Amino acid sequence: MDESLPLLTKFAYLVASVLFIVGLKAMSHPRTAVRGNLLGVLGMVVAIGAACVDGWVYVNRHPDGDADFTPFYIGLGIVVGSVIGFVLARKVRMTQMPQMVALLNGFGGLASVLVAGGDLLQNPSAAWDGLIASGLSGLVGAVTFWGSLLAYGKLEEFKFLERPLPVPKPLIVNILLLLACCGLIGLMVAGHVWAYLPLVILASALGITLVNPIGGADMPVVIALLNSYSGVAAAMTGFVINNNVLIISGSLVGASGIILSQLMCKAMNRSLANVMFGSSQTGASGPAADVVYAKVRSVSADDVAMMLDSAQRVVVVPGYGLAVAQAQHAVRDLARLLERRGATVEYAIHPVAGRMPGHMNVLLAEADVPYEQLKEMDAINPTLETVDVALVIGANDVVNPVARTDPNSPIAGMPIIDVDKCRTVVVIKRSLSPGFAKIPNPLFAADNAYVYFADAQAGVLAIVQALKNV
Ligand code: TAP
Repeated sequence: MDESLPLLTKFAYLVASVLFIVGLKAMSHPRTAVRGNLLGVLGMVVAIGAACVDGWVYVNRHPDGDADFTPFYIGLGIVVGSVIGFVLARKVRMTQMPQMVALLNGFGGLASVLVAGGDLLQNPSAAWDGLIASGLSGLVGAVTFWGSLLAYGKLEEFKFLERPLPVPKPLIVNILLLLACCGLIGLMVAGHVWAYLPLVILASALGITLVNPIGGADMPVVIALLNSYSGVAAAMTGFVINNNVLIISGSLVGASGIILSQLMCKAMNRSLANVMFGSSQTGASGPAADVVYAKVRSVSADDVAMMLDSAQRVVVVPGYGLAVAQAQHAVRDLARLLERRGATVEYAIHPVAGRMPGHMNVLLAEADVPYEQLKEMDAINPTLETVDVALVIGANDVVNPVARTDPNSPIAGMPIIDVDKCRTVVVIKRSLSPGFAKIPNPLFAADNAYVYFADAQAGVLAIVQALKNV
């Protein structure tokens, strides 16, 4: 776009950038997250409005050029995008959020590829720095698009993606593809803009080979990393079309995505390199489930109510199953009942419980559980020995002691909530099926553990009823 934007447009881009930054900051705490989200939406509205004015001014200043500003198509794009976004946001269940984020990342990457490609068609003889930015947009955008599509398919558990595609020596293939992409960007800078097309094709292959070997519990990290890539691609596209707000917002997404990836790696005791290049196999090691579960003791709602009746300190460990069953309101009711009977109730939150970062916080906030009762894993673990009853509701991997004991397990080294140290553990789940990592959990057969086989919501409601009758 034109260098000399009207002052109003420049100011609007500045306002949008500030709104993004303040919104992002607000999103870092559950209490302010909704406000942060709304500020981000407002920033986006301001940025789109400014971009429209920007386009209109540009075309008016270049009436003889071949640039075309068609408000109709922009309006159509906004309407179609808004409708799809609205429908998806209403339809997609919270447990499908990672898939949705994967798709959003992917489309962000695709948009970068298309915008940079479109700009190349309009300005084939752009300066060298513009050509590098276009090349990087194409490279990172295509990696993001195809990597995200593959991540989506894996999270949706498509049958044909159950096993990684057979790629011999994947690390070497990745390095060769990356070198070839860099070579093609070099060709573009030398004036051969046609190299953009093979660049996008090779980068697409790279996106697939990068994500191909990754699976199981490592997928959330990959999604956060792809989120970061989509930000980098957007920032590059900002340089291509000389749009500051795109550069700033892309950089914010790029930086926050990489920080989130690092935090999640820390929560799983893995390095980013290990997640990306050390292939993770689910359910690969350890004794068979029937051996592990030989001594499981099953209990009823009445039994659990009896245990809770005398408990002074109760800790709830929520997991993915609680989200599936939408049991958050029932759990809150149980907690209030226990509190009225004199017990203290806390919630032990594992950083990767559920299927997305902050999943459990969002669920419990929806049921008005006070934030003060939500305890992070590192804060609550040292105190678990004084807990009378731990209620593990729909959680599995995040309480699996195998992470501490079996170095070959897919969750080896992942810090867990040490509920096995509590006086009594009650696990509420429907069966002895494994969790996300597809490995048996010896906690369920521990001497201090009982399993209440039930759907999380129905089970907790039954316990509430039984407790009222005690
Ligand atoms: P999981 O290990 O996945 O275990 C969930 C358990 O919930 C299952 O064993 C299942 O057993 C039970 N369940 C399912 N539906 C239920 C229902 N309606 N009522 C009661 N129980 C139900 O969950 P987790 O402990 O939260 O661990 C999360 C895992 O997901 C980790 O391995 C993590 O790495 C991975 N992951 C995390 C994220 C993020 S960022 N949070 C994203 C993707 C993956 P039944 O079928 O027997 O009921």
